[in-house]
Amino acid sequence: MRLSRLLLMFCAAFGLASPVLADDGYDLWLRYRPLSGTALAQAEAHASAVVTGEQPSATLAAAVGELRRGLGGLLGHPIGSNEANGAILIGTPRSLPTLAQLRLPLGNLGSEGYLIRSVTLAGRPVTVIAANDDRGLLYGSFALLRLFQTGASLDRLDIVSAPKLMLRVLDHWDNLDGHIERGYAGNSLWDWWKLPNYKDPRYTDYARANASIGINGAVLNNVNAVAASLTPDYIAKTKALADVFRPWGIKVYLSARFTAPMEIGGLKTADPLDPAVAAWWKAKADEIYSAIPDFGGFLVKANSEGQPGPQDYGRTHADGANVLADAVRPHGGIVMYRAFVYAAQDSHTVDRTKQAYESFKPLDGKFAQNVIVQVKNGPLDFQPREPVSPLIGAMPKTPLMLEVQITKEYLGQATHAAYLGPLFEEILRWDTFAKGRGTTVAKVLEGERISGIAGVANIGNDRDWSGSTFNQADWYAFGRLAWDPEASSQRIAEDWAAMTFTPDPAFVKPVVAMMMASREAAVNYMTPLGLTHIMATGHHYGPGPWVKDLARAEWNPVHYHQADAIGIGVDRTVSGTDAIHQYAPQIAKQLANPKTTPDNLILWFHHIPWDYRMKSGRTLWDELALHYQAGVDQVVAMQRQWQALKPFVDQERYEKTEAFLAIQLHEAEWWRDACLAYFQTFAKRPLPAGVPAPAHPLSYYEALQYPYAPGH
Ligand code: BDP
Repeated sequence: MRLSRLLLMFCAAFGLASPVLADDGYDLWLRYRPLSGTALAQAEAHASAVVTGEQPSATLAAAVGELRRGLGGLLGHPIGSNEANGAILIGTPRSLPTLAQLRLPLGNLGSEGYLIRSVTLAGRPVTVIAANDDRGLLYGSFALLRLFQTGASLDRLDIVSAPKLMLRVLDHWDNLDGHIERGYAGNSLWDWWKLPNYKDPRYTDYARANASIGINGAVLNNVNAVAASLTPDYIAKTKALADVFRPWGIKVYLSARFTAPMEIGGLKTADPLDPAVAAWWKAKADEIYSAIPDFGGFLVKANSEGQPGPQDYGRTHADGANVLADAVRPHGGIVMYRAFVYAAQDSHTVDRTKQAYESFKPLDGKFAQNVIVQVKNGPLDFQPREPVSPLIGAMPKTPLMLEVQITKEYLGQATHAAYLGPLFEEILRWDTFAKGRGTTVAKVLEGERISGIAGVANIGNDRDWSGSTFNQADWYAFGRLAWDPEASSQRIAEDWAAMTFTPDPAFVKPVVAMMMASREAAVNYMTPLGLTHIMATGHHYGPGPWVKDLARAEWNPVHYHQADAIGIGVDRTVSGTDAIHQYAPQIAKQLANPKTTPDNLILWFHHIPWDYRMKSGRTLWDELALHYQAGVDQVVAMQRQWQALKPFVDQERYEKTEAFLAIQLHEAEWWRDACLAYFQTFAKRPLPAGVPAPAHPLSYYEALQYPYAPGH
């Protein structure tokens, strides 16, 4: 028996905390480990008791339970429930009449916002969490706990916060057999087989974690959907999950397969304009809502990558969305209809990055009131860096919802540290000029009639949920930015690091610096300067810029870099595909000229000669090679930064991250060497000083095969 196992048994027998498995990551940012020193003294003074009204709702009970659990952990003892100096009072003016006398300004908080304020009640200093609805109290409780966890000052609190987006949703690409498409953290959390009779306690922890960051919706199944999800058996299973999630403010949604009326309904067609099809969807919606009265609605991927859809019947995407929307509308449901579409056959004339815009823009105004069109952040497909999709801001009569990928299909999957907060922030702050300067993506989203953001979840049944400790930060940042799309990803990382490890500034500052640089490192060693879609085929693990034999031109990496003897990159100006004119004139003008195009997107929009002088004064070839090298150097720097943080981190999470950084370095070198070996066959120029020759000949990299890479 290993020593660690013996020690564990010893600790368990004597009721001691384990020194060995100090932290396996299960508790995420909700660790609530005991505070010490001044942080503890401050917390003691502000958490003598948690007081609420009689007969709390399930949601308020969840909020109070979480406060007790969190404060009990942080203070190291149970929390009282009587009004006293330093108590926390939580309620709506209705449920806790003492609050009514304070005349708190709750008017603009809606049903999810909250107010946290230090006040004096009957001569006692107390902290109040108030809201119009218990969901606001839930979010306020987590917000107050965050202040305790991060060691913020608890005096003179006066915080008012309400979400800027209505739908803050995780999309789970989970199949009914437990496999997750593009999942790198184990299998699905949903044990469909044992549901509805067995409800894994983990479902509650999932809901707690989401509630703590304001996520209020979960699409349970893959967008590449099967019709079985809509059968009575699976509706019962979905209901079981909905019941667990409800107290935590989370609605469930399902991805709907467009041909379900045929596959499980016995109809001869799924034509959205056929009355029998419409009646089938209505009856199906009624059946779902009778089991789940607050069912959120449907997510739809139609006529995209082989999925069936309205175009199979000569109908439009609006027809397809509206038949589902009509079915859920009487129940208050919505349809999230994805704009991730490109031609079913290879299109030699239309750049794939232009197709979503061309398909959807003409349909503006044709969608039912309860449809929201869900647009991927970039015009291509969740690449390490893309410009923003030109569709965002271009459909003034249709609510648009942003879709980002939290799971790192294209950013190093489970093992690479590449904090996505800056990627999300870069998108949200992009100026669309839709209503003049300053119409950022965040502003476009916030201005919609139905507003929302969806993130493709990175959650599986791995003990640490996200496959790595640092991938947890991406889930966290997504939730916080969904609540406030104008928040700073750096500030969010600071909170996450303080809660996930320790609030000690000697730890938080350097670890956040490491996180903030990490996504750019991945861009550098994978797809610098606006390169894109040059990963290996299928599993998307590792480089494959040489791939050119796939059935459709637009699936091939060579199509996306177009390297030749002259240069590299895709001309998307008027002399090329003219994709730039899908953007507002101010943006199109800037992108028309390589001199005014940002370096980090230059090869996305232009075919640039190898000897072109970049803004740095270096040639493009040298600049490209040095970016690949910089990416590798940044990973080496992250390794050093992490080593210096060892004293602050428990052994288990330290070692896991250390091992993952070693994998990341190895793979960064692989990306650099494989890409430069390949591009050099066109550039025919020597590598600049500081960039080593590739470790192997190009043929070695081309021959690598990974048939069992996960997530495929
Ligand atoms: C691509 C993924 C694929 C998804 C597709 C989508 O590789 O697995 O089905 O996006 O978003 O990035 O539908």
